[in-house]
Amino acid sequence: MTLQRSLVLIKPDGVQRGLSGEIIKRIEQTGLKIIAIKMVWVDKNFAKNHYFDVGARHGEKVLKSLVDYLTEGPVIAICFEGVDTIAVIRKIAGSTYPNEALPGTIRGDFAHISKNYANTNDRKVGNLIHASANEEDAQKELKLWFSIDEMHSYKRSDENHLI
Ligand code: IDP
Ligand code: MG
Repeated sequence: MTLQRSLVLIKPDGVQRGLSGEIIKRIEQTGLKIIAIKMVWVDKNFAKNHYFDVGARHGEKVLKSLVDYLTEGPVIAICFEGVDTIAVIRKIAGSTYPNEALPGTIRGDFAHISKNYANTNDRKVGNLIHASANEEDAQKELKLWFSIDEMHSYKRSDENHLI
């Protein structure tokens, strides 16, 4: 059985707004399993390593805003494991820009800022959660955030219904 892993970060706004439990609940209740979790306050260098391709995709101004955002306070880093984990979590997270994210998604239910407002008013796109975009990114990101001995293998009691 090939299971897939994804990195989730509850970004500083999610932690500071007390939404950590709500965000974890929405993902965990699908049956995806937490196999690693910790709170970390990263520095700018670490944030740049994590967002290694954002400068190329969105430009240096967005990268700076994002690095400032991620280092505003502690984040909660989680590794989830399950079937089609990356796509399932991206679906629950919703679109990048909260004004476009559908109701029922984390970003749609708990934020509303638009790309245009953020960029014309020098505000961050506070969208509460990072979720790995694809398998290659997930592997890179998990290596950056967790050591092997922080990842755990155990059975969920409802596993026979889920996978
Ligand atoms: P994702 O988080 O949905 O995967 P990415 O394109 O990987 O979206 O962008 C990473 C993060 O960069 C976003 O979650 C958001 O916080 C931030 N971001 C994206 N576009 C902009 C922008 O135009 N201005 C400021 N921040 C942005
Ligand atoms: Mg991304």
